Amino acid sequence: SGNTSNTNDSGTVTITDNDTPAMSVGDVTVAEDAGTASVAVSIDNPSSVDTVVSITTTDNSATNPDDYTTTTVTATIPAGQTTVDVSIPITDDTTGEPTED
Ligand SMILES: [Ca+2]
Ligand SMILES: [Ca+2]
Ligand SMILES: [Ca+2]
Repeated sequence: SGNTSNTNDSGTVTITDNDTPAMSVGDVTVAEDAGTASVAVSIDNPSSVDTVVSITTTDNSATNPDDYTTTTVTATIPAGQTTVDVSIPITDDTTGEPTED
C-alpha cells in the first residue's frame, strides 16, 4: 500500500528436482568367440545433462585373463536419452565347460 520504504522487494523460490535417474546394467549372453559383449547401460529417467558411466569388469564364473581381460570402460548417455551400449572385450579360450545330462 506504499507505507514501506521498499515497495519492490523480491524473493527466490527454489524447486528441488525429484527425478534423479537410477542406473541399471543389463544382463547379456554371448558366444565365447564373439570378441565383445555389448551391454546396455540405462537410466530410468532422461537427464538434462550428459550422464557419464564407468564400467569395470570383475570376476564371477568368468575369470581374468582366461575368459576376458579386466577393463574399465567409460561411456556417455547423452542428455535426453536413457541408454547406451557398452562394448566389453571377451576372450575365446580352449577350455570346455562340463555339461549336465
Ligand atoms: Ca524434475
Ligand atoms: Ca571361457
Ligand atoms: Ca573357446
